[in-house]
Amino acid sequence: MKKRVFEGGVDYVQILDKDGKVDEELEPKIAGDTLKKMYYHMVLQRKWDRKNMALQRTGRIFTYAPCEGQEGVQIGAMMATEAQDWIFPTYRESYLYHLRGVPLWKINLTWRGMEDGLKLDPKLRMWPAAIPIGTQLPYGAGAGYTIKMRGEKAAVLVFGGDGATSEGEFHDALNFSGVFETPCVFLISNNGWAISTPRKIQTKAETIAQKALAYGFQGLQVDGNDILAVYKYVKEALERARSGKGPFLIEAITYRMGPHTTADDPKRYRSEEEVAYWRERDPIERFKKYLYRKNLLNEEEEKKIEEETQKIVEEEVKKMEEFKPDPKDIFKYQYGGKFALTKNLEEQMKECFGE
Ligand SMILES: Cc1ncc(C[n+]2csc(CCOP(=O)(O)OP(=O)(O)O)c2C)c(N)n1
Ligand SMILES: [Mg+2]
Repeated sequence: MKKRVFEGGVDYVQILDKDGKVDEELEPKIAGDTLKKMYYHMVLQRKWDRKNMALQRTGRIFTYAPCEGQEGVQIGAMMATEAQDWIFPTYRESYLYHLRGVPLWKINLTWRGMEDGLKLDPKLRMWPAAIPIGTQLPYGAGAGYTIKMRGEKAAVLVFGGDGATSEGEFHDALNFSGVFETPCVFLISNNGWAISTPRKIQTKAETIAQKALAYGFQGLQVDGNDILAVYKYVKEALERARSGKGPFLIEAITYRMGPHTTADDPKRYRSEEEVAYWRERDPIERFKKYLYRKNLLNEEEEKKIEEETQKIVEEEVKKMEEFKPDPKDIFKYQYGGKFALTKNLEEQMKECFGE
């Protein structure tokens, strides 16, 4: 006897194509104000991101992980969440704290090497951006399990990169979430690269989304540079999760236009043609065309947003530079908990600052 015991498949969705043309059958109904807010944040994020690159080059912040090119997936996903949902970002999603009210100057303190940037109000329900690859995935799964045990009506949005899917943590988190039906949405931003390691040697699987099937739940691939698709399907997945239907995996196909971090030179491993291909698929440009067509944006408003966001960025940099941290922080945060100040560190601190 022979019979098929498992059938599975993965869909790919694009609603807004690279020229800003919309698939009307799939187009989500989103209020004009929300659409405008998406655009505003993408523009501000890009300006802030480019400014941060310049700040690093001139020694005013330390290492920075740029997000240019990934604004569609980041803003789209974050705007699809509700205040009660928990968010687990990575270093590349640092702008997203601003969507829950953290000022840009404060986010930048972290990039400036200051502990104060990490002092986040727990009410925000946002975890500090994970730097060790993949660690946020099981934390997110655990948070989902807690929500479930407490009977709360909330979901968890966990970010990750294509490279993170090679870590054991990815598989631990998915298996745990599948078995315990946690209310988690795993959003993998597949930007084709994990520093200089291309996606094709990360996994032999055709898609990352299909990995969810092995853990007993569904995966979907979306065009990550299409904010409408990201917003629509992340929102649906979060709603499913909140209503007790378990986890979901979304693989968003995107691209980072800049280097991995300011410590990287991408010219050494990727071609100019590849970058040009993605430049044509910019998430902001296509969305702008969509807004023009819907009469939600015109030249005058576009210019106003450009000027306003530029001004905000300049002001926030000023505030960041005016902030004076406690120099003792260098010692205080070397270790955590009861080990925070070891005997040696305490002695060194006294030597520097006196009693
Ligand atoms: C556990 C661990 N291993 C290695 C690194 C070094 N590292 C930093 S970023 C990165 C690549 C991650 O790629 P991906 O998950 O695709 O995210 P992306 O940077 O493309 O957003 C690596 C290997 C790290 N930070 N943590
Ligand atoms: Mg990557």
